[in-house]
Amino acid sequence: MKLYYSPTSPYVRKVRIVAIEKGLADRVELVTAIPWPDPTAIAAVNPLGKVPALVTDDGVALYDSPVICEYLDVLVPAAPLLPRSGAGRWQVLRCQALCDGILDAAVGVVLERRRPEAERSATAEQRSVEAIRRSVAALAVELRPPGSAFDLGQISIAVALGYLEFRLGAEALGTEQPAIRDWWAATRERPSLVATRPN
Ligand SMILES: N[C@@H](CCC(=O)N[C@@H](CS)C(=O)NCC(=O)O)C(=O)O
Repeated sequence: MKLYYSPTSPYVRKVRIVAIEKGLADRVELVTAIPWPDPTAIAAVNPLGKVPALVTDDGVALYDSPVICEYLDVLVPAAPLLPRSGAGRWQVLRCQALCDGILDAAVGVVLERRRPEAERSATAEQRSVEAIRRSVAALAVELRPPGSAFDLGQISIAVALGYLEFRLGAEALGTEQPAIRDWWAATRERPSLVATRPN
């Protein structure tokens, strides 16, 4: 399998963590396809021009990250990271959607701040920051005690917290609340997280 990736993309990181947790890392070849400023390379695989995209051993292109994560999870049926049915499935999918939404808002803030001064929108940035604050507060009910199964929901939380720390670390976004701070302190050194840490 080929994973089209950029080293700092949090969505790519989620996929790589899933591959490691499922024992598939050796079967995933990383192909660098940085979408900024020119998406031509990645657009040949994903018309949206975004990473991650996965090309399976059968030559099928898959995107986006939730689809790729589920594909990898099903490829190795033991110890599912996403329950195949039941209430647990919807809880994990909701948690992933919440965390991917935090990423979407945080990436939006980062891109907004990179624009030339005259093109920036303080309103758009503020709206994204508020969405991040509300969503981080909502993480409190999604956290499972450290040591519980590290399912796709918990993986998504780790990726979201890691990205906020990486890009917006000094800002008060709610990640300093004790439940989140303690969970992150107990989780951040997990080998799959260390192996995929952005730098
Ligand atoms: N919903 C997508 C989001 C992917 C995404 O936004 N990737 C960013 C990199 S962090 C990208 O490739 N952006 C290029 C662009 O928007 O042109 C997923 O979960 O895979």
